[in-house]
Amino acid sequence: MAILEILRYPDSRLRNRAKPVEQVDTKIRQLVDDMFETMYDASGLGLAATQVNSTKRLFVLDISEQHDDPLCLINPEIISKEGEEREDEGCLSVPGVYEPVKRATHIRVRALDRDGNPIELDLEGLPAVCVQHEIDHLDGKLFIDYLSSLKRARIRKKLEKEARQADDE
Ligand code: GNR
Ligand code: NI
Repeated sequence: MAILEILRYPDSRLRNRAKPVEQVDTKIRQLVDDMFETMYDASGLGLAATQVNSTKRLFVLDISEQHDDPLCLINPEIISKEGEEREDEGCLSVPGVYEPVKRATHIRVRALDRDGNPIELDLEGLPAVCVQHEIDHLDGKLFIDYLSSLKRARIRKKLEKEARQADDE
């Protein structure tokens, strides 16, 4: 197991589009396990492969307080969505920023699990929000893309400044 580096906005690699996983093999499961370790270490609710500079189309998620409800979705697809709600979101790749984003309230997702078996899930509430956030990552999209360009420019400046200060240390 290993803790992977999480890319931060405005890193252009966060704009990479993930490629479908052709076979769920040992190497993929190794990546999934490292991503779980990285997500728990960073206290995130989810982590997409794009965020750790992989172009595999997969993400991990665990919204439980006890970190005992891991979910890994490979080649996820939203097959239906319903409703609309605006809720605050945050992102490990955009640290310290919390802004409301409009998302579907109910979704049905189709994917492969960690063993490569097909699954379908009906989700609502926070899990539904997180799955939409993670699938966006796999398409090179960030939650701040839904904000005004002025807000996004301010966030970019703030994170660039923080990165420079971290470099100076
Ligand atoms: O840790 C996270 N919290 C969160 C809160 C509201 C909506 C989405 C998320 S996902 C985020 C972790 C992350 O960056 N996943 O890509
Ligand atoms: Ni994120």
